[in-house]
Amino acid sequence: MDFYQAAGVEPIGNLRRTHLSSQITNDLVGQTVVLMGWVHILRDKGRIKFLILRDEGGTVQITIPKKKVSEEVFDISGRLKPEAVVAVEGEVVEAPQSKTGVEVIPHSIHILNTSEPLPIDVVEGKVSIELDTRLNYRILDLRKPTVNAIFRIQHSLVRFSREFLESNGFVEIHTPKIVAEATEGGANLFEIQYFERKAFLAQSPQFYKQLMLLAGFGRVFEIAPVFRAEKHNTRRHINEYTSFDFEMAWIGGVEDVMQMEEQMLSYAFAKTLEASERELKLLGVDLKVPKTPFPRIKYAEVIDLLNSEGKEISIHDDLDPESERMLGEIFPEKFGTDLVFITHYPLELRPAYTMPSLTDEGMTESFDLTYKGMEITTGGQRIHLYDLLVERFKAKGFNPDHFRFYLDPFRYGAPPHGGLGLGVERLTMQLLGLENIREAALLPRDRDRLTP
Ligand code: AMO
Repeated sequence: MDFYQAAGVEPIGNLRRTHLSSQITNDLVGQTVVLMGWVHILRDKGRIKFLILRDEGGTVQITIPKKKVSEEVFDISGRLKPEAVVAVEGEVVEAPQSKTGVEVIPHSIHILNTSEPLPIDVVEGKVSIELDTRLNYRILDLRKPTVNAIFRIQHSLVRFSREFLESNGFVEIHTPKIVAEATEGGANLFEIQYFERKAFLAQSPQFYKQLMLLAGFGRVFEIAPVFRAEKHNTRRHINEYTSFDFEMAWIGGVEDVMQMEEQMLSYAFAKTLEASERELKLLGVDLKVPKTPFPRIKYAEVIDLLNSEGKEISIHDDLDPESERMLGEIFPEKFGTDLVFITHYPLELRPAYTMPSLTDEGMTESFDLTYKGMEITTGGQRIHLYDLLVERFKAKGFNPDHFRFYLDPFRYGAPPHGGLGLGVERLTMQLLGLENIREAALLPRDRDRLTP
């Protein structure tokens, strides 16, 4: 049985795509090209039909005038449905009235697959659809050029951050996501059944990235999913996110880590500006490359600033969403930039592995990076001294015996080190000004969502 025929479609056969829609420019006038993509928009004006074909590069206009094409082509074009998958072979001609100045007149149109009527629109701006509905049909939602663009920009950010680290001697590592203990405290830990035992999904590669410095790698990074059992649905929390972590040995202090991050981000922003120019334009984002150094401000000063603006907050409190929103306004005014390091957090607000401060009593050699008011990174210098590390674990109420796999290697010569964890979705969200972190996650996982 010919199942292609049964489905009313054709196989690609020997046909190969020659160009992306974005490559159809004036230089190609008079040439024959083969395009493949989806039927984005159809306009039937009777004796002339227009097909906007969408592919990875964007869209291109295919014009089908009855007078200029074969009867077969005109007939097929009349049978096309939105989101059908097609191959079009045709000639590039000048078209002063079209946006790009060119269009394609088809010699042949091949239907490679059909589409049923769509549950949500994939053409921009027709009707606004609730985020929840969009996420239910995420695969179709992602076809929208503006939605697709978010992840192309995210790709650039990650790609160039990685490129920066690689050229600075960092080694990419892959650590287990099924783990025996919490790294960041037990509050948002997912427990799983691991054969006869209980295990957990990793909240962070924290212990393992540190241990790899003890193993002699010098500088490491990992870009991988981590899991947080956040009980509440908020606009900036998801239950699985992509953590961009790096860790570096032989640091003199936390300042070395912050410098590495600010250089990495300004490199990644500059390169993304070039590589994702089309997508940034499509989203109307005017990306500014941040100047280094980013401003630094101590947590105690931030608390004073907030209190002077009428917020009642103590140095022993975490910043709540309202505080972050306020800082989103205060920082650009005060510093003229929206990427600001907050440093020297109190011991009680930081995990057990964080190096206490020698200069600021009761504080730590740690930092957060805030972007437009929101925390996008946490980092710090780590404790490399075994006795102090054990003491801090005890002070946090942990039994060191449960953490032997992590603590024991510190008895055999651990280099001074520090590092950070950057939330890829948060970075993307803030850079693009998205309202909800789910917009920056391909297939978000939250309290209510486990599919698609
Ligand atoms: P922390 O727990 O602060 O630090 O997480 C680091 C960064 O991860 C992002 N993030 C999240 N993004 C989306 N949804 C969530 N539920 C969520 N939780 C955190 C934020 C945050 O700044 N081990 C340390 C890092 C380190 O010191 O190296 C850690 O995990 O952008």
